[in-house]
Amino acid sequence: MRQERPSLTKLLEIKYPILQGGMAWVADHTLAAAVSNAGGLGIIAGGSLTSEELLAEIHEVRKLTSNPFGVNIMLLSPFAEEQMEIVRKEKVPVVTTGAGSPSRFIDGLKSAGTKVIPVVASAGLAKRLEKQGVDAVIAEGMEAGGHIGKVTSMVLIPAVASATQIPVVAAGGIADGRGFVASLALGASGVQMGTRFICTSDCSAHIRYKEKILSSNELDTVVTGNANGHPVRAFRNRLTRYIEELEKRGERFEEIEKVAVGALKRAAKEGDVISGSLMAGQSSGLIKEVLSVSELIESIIEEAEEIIGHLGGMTKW
Ligand code: TUI
Repeated sequence: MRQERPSLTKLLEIKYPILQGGMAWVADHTLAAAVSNAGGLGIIAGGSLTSEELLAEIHEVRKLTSNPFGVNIMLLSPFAEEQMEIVRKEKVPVVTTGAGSPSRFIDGLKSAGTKVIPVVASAGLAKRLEKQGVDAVIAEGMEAGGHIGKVTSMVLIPAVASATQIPVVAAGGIADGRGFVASLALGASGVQMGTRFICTSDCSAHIRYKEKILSSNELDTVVTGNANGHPVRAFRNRLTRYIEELEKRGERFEEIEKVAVGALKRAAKEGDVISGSLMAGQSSGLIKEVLSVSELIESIIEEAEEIIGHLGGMTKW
């Protein structure tokens, strides 16, 4: 049975239930404003910023859009605590979190009127966070890029939907209208996409990063870090091969971490596709062109409406 949940678009005061992932070194105020202006929810990535830089990004996004926007706080960041204070003071409309449980921050954010939407990688965490008062959850499958969990979107999304009554945002592996409709079928109220938004003309990521996504297929990403409990999905290159070698030798997490530090910035900003960390999801294999953010969002909605119309006539088995 389908449960009735609060509407995601009403909750977030947006036109379309499409969120843009808070990708470190990629999701700046320009991309976030473009997504919010196109009717989705743009999100500034806190993960690559100091607290002062985050404050400046919040001020900049407000100059470019009067629509709601969000900030993603990476809970492993040394600045997570300070950044939570900033988003509270600034009354940022939505906060998403990643890479852990935001339990200790929920009450403070809610009392500032901020909507709290954590990324979860299990139904158990989703249920606990619902009890603690979060407004929605993002169920991110392991097809996603960057720091990931262990469960695929196909299983995680319905598992989280069954375990909760708040809106579920599907993420991981979604790049077009087909993934959007599939997510709704699995019980989600909307989607979050990361990799797809990198290949937009509004995204400041280096052109070689975008070209890598455009020329890749669904087999070109690999997951490193499984052994140390911090799995990360990125394009296979010299860096991931070196990390795999260190892992095979049983090198300590701290040693491997040293190799990875700075690698994401090198990829996103300098276009170092050889030894940079080109974090990207498996959906890279589905992305064939750079579009503007508004063209992308409109095309996903149009394709979704077409598919839903078509599916309506498919029940004559
Ligand atoms: O956070 C992400 N993706 C990211 S963060 C990032 S920055 C980075 N830089 C260098 C190395 C590593 C990361 C790049 N990509 N996605 C959200 C996400 N959260 N995916 C999975 C989770 C998650 C996992 C476990 C959320 C909660 C969780 O809970 C464990 C617990 O505490 O119960």
